[in-house]
Amino acid sequence: MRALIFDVDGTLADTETAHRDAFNAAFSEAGLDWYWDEALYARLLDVAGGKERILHYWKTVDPDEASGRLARETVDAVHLLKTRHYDAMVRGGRLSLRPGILRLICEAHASKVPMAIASTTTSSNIDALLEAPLGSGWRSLFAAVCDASTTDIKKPAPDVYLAALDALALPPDACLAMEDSENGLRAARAAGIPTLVTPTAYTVTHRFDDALLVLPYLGDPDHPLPQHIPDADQRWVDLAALRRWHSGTLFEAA
Ligand code: XBP
Ligand code: MG
Repeated sequence: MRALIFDVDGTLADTETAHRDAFNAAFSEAGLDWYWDEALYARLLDVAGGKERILHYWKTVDPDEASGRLARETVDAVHLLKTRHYDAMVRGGRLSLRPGILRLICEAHASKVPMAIASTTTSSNIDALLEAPLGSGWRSLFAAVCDASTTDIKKPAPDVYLAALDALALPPDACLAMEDSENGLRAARAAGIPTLVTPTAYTVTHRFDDALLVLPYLGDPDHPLPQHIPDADQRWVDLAALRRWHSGTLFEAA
């Protein structure tokens, strides 16, 4: 295992409630009578990318207007409002990273294991999330930050992961991806990357059939997993555990 590739939303932090609140605040500010409750948003998360998600929903409620001449610029304008609301909700450390993420990023950096980000979210959202916990120079921790500005083709397509592999100059089987959703897992697997999944409440019902492993979260010594991690007597995931699982020892006959 020579590099780690992190998804952002749901993986680095449980962000989708903030995203949902930001979408609803943008709809209200734009004078739209749309409201995405949790159940609807959980379904809409099948559409990666906020702009794509807005257009998809608009087509379900008003197909004619959604295919009109001004639809594209309307979606862009509403999404810009949403991004501003999300930034205000998240920047400054208002949203904590998931247990173990900061510890693993620091461990990988100290061990000179290259890292990349592969997300379908808007670039400024990643800065809003990471600037406080990782510092203003957070981008220097990553060999590449691949996001919605990197490719228009969103997950479950592999494009954003292929861009990360290209930047790392590594073959997929030399890397390990971390994801939270079925679309994300499908994208990483389509790129050939072994993938650890840590679902959130929005994605816990998804299918993760060809994940390397599914865990509730990575865990920390002061926020341990509810059970020991496979083939170890500790209750949090560290580089050594990831290396064992990546090398395939996890499923070797005991
Ligand atoms: C999750 C997404 C994003 C966010 C909303 O991205 O699909 O669209 O839900 O952010 P990830 P935007 O690949 O990190 O899980 O509105 O900026 O798209
Ligand atoms: Mg995600």
